[in-house]
Amino acid sequence: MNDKALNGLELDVAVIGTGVGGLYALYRTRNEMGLNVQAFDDAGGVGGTWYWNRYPGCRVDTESTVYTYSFDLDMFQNWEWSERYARQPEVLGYLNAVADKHDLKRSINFNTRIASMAWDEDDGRWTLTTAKGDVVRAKYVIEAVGLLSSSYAPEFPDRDKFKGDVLVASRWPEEEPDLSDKRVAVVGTGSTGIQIITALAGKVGHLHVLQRTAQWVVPLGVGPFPKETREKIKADPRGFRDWALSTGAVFGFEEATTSALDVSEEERQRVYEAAWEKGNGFAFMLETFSDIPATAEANKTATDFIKGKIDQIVKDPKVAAMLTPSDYYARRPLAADGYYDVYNRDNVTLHDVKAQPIERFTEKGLMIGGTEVELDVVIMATGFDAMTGNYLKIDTTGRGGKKLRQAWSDGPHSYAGMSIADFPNLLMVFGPFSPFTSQPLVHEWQVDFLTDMIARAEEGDGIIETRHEAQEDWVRICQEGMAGTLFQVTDSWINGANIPGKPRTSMWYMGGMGNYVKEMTGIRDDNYRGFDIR
Ligand code: N01
Repeated sequence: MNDKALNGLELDVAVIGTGVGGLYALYRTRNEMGLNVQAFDDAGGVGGTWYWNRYPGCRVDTESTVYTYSFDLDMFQNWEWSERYARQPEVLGYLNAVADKHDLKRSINFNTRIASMAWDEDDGRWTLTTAKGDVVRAKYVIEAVGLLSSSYAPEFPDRDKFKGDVLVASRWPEEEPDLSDKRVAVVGTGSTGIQIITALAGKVGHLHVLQRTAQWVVPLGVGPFPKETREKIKADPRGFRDWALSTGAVFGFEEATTSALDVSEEERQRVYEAAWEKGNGFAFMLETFSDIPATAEANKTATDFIKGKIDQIVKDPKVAAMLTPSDYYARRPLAADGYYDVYNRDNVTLHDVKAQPIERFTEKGLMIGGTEVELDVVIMATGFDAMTGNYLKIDTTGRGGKKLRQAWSDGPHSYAGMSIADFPNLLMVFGPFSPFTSQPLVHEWQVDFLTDMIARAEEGDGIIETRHEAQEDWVRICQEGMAGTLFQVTDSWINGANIPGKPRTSMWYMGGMGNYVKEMTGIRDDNYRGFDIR
């Protein structure tokens, strides 16, 4: 659809974002419910985070099995993932195949950023304005803007002096840059950084890793897609999907129920060693023992084990010490095969940029702790303004002129991660206070829930409101749940600590997906308790 046709459009539903959640929201509202729907994306194609993140080594670290929609049972059963953890081109190919099969792209305006939207009290419609100034009206808005999509890259002084290139991992160029034989620095050692570091170490001239905080990293266990899982899904796709949604974190395994402190030292080592051998970052934290993210004592048993591995693998004890974190294993767990081995290579240098900060760019590279490091390319793997960033980028005005920025000034507020009081008919896919889980199947579940609400509203005046008391109860439950975990006291994007000036707060429902499904089913069966649908 071209821009001319866009201006003045009247819609039933506007979908913002065409990643995993947005594509399914478009399918469900347009193809199944027969509503008049248009989706918008500032990217040039579908895929959301998988469109933008094309950096070297990018792949899922959730098993591909649960990185799949289930609404198209035929594709769920028969999609042949080549690897246990699909690489970015394969995930993007899959999302394009879904969009093409269901003819979704004809209802998407690409390269179109929604800059603002405002609720019109008089006729119960949202007015959306694009960055180019086109105006669209819609009865309902579904925001599927992504929890890890608002890219964050700090500016180091004197950028204009640097003669080399600065690349942001989450805005990687479509044409692959040639990095062979180059002197490359990677800033950041989160999930993105460790994937880039392991992918590039053997390919570039020299790799400088600029690490501010060391992180606990376990092997991922890259390999072919497991045959037995494929057979299980083929035999009973619905059963597999329902089972995955009944688990806590929806990673395709059952979380452990045994405390790390309730077994002998010998048994603990056996369990950790087996998990290390098998690979899978989330399983190392969640499938081994039940209380690693919950108590300092249990956490220490895991970090002692990983520390032992770092000391075994990394030959230079000074480098091993630099790679050993001093905080809990309670950030988003990291996994990459061969991560620590990288630091035995002659062409890799680890810098501690907490002790020796990055001061500024120079013509030839970066000034780090008073020493100039000569570079051809600097890669920023510095993360995202997670969870709230993309919502707050849209200037959103709700009932009575209330701004979303004002409503969320002390941190986000939402009901069930899907709606916000004073912002009628504005529904979120995986908004703040959603369950702490893997994504695609949970996005689908939420889209089904919120589109069922739209169907109910369509039987009446077409209004969905969220009650303040229900929202604040939900926020309180989430905050209490988070307060009981080590995630809350360990700085990371999970609690907002990674962005200077962002309120540090809980943003998650920590009760697990199985309980979330039960809770939300109860809410729906109780006439959508907490919502006012009329
Ligand atoms: O971001 P991060 P990410 N100077 O925030 C450092 C998902 N994801 O993009 O720790 C120097 O984890 C910062 O240092 P510190 C996944 O959910 C998934 O890596 O704040 N360094 C940190 O090392 C993941 O958790 C996959 O001290 C600076 C790094 O930058 C989430 O996205 C792949 C700095 C940021 O780490 C975010 O991961 C990739 C500064 N001024 C991402 N500012 C999969 O595998 C920040 N840093 C599916």
